[in-house]
Amino acid sequence: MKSNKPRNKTNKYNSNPKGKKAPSAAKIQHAESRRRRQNSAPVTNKSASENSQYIQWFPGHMTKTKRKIQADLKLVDAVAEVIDARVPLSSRNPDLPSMIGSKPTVILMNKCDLADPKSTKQWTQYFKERGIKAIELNCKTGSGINNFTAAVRDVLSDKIENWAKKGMINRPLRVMVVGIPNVGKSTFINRISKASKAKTEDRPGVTRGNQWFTLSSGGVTIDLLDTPGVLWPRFDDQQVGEKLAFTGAVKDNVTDSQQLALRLLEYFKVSPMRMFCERFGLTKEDISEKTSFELLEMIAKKRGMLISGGEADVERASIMLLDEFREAKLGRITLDKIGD
Ligand SMILES: Nc1nc2c(ncn2[C@@H]2O[C@H](COP(=O)(O)OP(=O)(O)OP(=O)(O)O)[C@@H](O)[C@H]2O)c(=O)[nH]1
Ligand SMILES: [Mg+2]
Repeated sequence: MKSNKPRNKTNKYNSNPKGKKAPSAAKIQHAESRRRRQNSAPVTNKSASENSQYIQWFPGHMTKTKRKIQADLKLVDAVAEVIDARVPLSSRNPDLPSMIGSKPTVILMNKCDLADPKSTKQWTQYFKERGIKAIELNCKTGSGINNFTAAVRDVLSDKIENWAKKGMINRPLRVMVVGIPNVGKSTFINRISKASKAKTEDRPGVTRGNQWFTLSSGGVTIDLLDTPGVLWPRFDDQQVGEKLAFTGAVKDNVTDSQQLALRLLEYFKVSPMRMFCERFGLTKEDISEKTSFELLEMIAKKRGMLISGGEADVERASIMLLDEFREAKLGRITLDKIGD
């Protein structure tokens, strides 16, 4: 089933505000079942480093996908590597260069609508300085999509010239679309081909096999090969794993949502964003003086998320916090900083 909708379009956790519609039974059930899937670690007031968890997600189908990508590489002229603008480095698979060799590559920095616009410009410049063709995209609206064909023609200019010499004019350009899970590969294909043929959903691991799509753009025919998202066997830097869990590239049920939310709060403690503070009625003093766990409790209480005895339902608040981060309701945040 196709679903392009962001998770929790309405705020199902905003249980208390006066006059607001109560969440439906189906939504509550969905939230409950998602909660049950989490590994239920005990709630404690741990220090920052104690909240970190070992994250790894490399199921068997990713090994198969890697092989399939390598096998199909001979069928394409170029590669479009889709990355997440909120994590432009962490969302680049370090195994990709060895998988695709010297195939001309264009980077599609997607989900720019969720990232900090200033950081996105800096990242575009970063890639440019390294001789890497990168374009900014928002596949929700289609912004930036018109630059794709020119970018592909640019990285293939030598090839196109050679084809022309051999009389091959208007030869279709074949491009393999690759990237980590849930970055919007299939959404990009649907958007550029003005069709909804590729299955998309707001969870990682939706596309399961390589599939071709053909489109015409500015008199150029492009064959796009959609591929399943691939991660790598081990995150050497666990912060990378965490960032990919925050953005939804790692399956939720392999992480502990409370620990993840506490780690996310640590980012906000370092850079307290105005939108985040306002959303939960937190002051700068709260952010600097409280522990992440205390902040999570405050957030839960502000949203009326309580368990019996009036205690904060931190587990529920954790899931809500992660969802709201993913929808940029806490601000447009880029987690990878140049120079980190
Ligand atoms: N906000 C925002 N959401 C996007 C954008 N592009 C895609 N999405 C959403 O991201 C989610 C994942 O999109 P998919 O196209 O299924 O991602 P994928 O990379 O094909 O994922 P896998 O097939 O699982 O590897 C969907 O909910 C999309 O609607 C974008 O530019 N901005
Ligand atoms: Mg897909």
